[in-house]
Amino acid sequence: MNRNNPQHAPALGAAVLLAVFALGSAGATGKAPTLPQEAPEKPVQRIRITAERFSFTPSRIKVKAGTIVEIVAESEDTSHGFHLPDAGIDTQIPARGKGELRLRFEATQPGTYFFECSRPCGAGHNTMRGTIVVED
Ligand SMILES: [Cu+2]
Repeated sequence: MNRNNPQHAPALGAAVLLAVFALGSAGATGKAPTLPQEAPEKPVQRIRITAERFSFTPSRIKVKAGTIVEIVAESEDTSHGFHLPDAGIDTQIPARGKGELRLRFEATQPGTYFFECSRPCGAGHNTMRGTIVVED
């Protein structure tokens, strides 16, 4: 179903889409699965997230459909996971002082998507989650 689109995969790390990754969304060509040059022109929304036992701040993130979402996440303590299943993302936010996580995905499909910490980080780990709301 999904394919990787090298144009969306800069050196930042994971780059996937919430729904259909390869073919752009509305406005792209009608059928041919070409990789349009338009990708870099899509607006980028940068979202900063702080992870700390046992929450993400903000934990509810709103983005616009049709944009590239760039997540920049830092931890205030230990390393945490960043798992966004609908985008096929499962990666780590480094421990405090060890840098930050940066990743991009394209938000194509309006909806509410949950993300969670995927790295056992303590007693409240299972409650460490948040949502990304993709608005039309
Ligand atoms: Cu955790």
